[in-house]
Order: sequence, then C-alpha cells, then structure tokens
Amino acid sequence: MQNIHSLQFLGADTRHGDPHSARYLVLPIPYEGGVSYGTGTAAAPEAVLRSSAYLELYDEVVDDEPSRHGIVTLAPLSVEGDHETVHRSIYEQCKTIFNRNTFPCIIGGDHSISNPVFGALQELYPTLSCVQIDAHADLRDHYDGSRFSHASVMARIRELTPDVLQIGIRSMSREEAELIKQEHLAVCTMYGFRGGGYDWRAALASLPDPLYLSFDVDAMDWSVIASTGTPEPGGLSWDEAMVLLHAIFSEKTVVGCDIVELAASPTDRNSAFAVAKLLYKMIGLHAATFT
Ligand SMILES: [Mn+2]
Repeated sequence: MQNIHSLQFLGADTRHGDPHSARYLVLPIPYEGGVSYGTGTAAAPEAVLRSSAYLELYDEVVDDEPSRHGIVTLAPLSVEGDHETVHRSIYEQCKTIFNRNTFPCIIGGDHSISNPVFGALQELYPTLSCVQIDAHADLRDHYDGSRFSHASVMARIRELTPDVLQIGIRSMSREEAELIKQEHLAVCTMYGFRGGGYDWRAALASLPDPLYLSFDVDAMDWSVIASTGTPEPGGLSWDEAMVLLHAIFSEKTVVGCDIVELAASPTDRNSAFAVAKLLYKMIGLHAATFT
C-alpha cells in the first residue's frame, strides 16, 4: 500500500479513508514540466484537496453519499527529473498502485501526465479506450521540441490505442485539423457539440469498454473554471459537463479518470472548488453504476 497523504479528499474524516477497503484512490501528480504558457498546475492538487473539505458529502443527483464507498488520498507521486524521466517514473509508480479493485482518480498536474497514467492502466485493461474532454486537440507530434508536451498528449495516447473520442475541442492547428480529416479521428468540436452536427453519443457507444476519462479543465467555460494555463473562451457550462459525465459513466465501464490543467491561484478559490466538486461528481456517477 502506498503512503497516505496528510491531506485527504473531503477532509480529514477517517470514515472516508480506510486504505484497506476504499474503492477510490485519489492520486495527486503535481507535475508541470509539460506546460507551454501559464504555470501553477504543480500546486493544483493541494488546492483541490483543501477545497474538497467544503464539499457536501451528499449528492442530490445520485441520492447518495458516494464517500461511503471509501476514498483514500495517496501521497503525491514523485515528479523529479526531465520530461522523459518523469513520464517513465509516473508510469512505473502508477503500475505499482493500480489494481482492478480500486478506481484511480488523478489530480494533475499538466495534461502530459495522462499519457503514462493511461499506459499503466492499459496494462490492467488491454482494451482500454479514452475519452478526452478538452478545449485543445493536443494532437501535435511534438511541441516546443518535446514529444512529452501537454500539447502532444493525445498524439501519445493515440499511439497506445485507436479508440479515442475527443469532445469540446475549439483550438487546433491546420495540421491537426488535416490529421483529424485524413484519419477520420473521432473529434467532437464545441461547434459540433453545440450545433448538433456531431453525434457524440453514437461515438461514445462505439468505443470498447473499459474506458479512461481524461478531463482538461480548460474544456469548461471561464465562468466555471477560470484558472488554467491555456484558457479558451466558449467552454462547457457546468450543466453541459454534467450531461456528458452522466452519459459517459452510465453507458460505459469507466475504470479511471484524471482532471488536469487547473492552475492554482491565490485570488481564485472558485476554480479549485469546482474541480473538487467535478471529481466528487465523477466518483458519485461511477458509484451509482454498481449500487
Ligand atoms: Mn487543453
């Protein structure tokens, strides 16, 4: 069993944190070596954990206290070294932590961490597919000279599986757009999502189980989450995100998730709290599928 964090998701109450029976493992990965613009993602996990102490344990949508299934927060992963070293290390550390009896909930960190996390989870679930909710396509083969940039994360995950659905996208290069067309990649832009031109429910249904959910907070509108490194206007409302999450968790077998790219801010408490609530919503929707 890994070391337990001194900060626990939902606060210090040990009722939610029996490490032997907990169904959910919250895993902070405070890495921001893959960012290209604003910083602050390394401090994000601590901000989310502190905010989470103010969440209500009861969720009115699922009519349950999802915390009763046990939620343990592990000590942050070690993220020292250059990009490649850190990515290898995250992959190895995750392989020792992940097992089929628990559901890992990753708090980033920049988006580049999703690649080694996905790789480690794929060792347990060979047919693992991926849904990415994000403003950015993240399909560049490399960015700023690195294949481990957050702007390349979906290019890396697509090397691990062809079964990827990207939703909420509203920022990409011409080269990324051409790649999407040439290879018929499943990319639901925000334009397609809002206008109904893309049937994301059918695309979701066609993905094999189980599924990993990678949620970049810049997918959300600024009125919900403002503090992120590469912001884009025109994001998902809270309620739109809930519709997406409800469909994903009720129609697919989700076996792990991450929330990445929050930038901790001393002047914006709302964003960290929204991320904490987003993660607790994911846990509640997941728990509702087996109770
Ligand atoms: Mn993004």
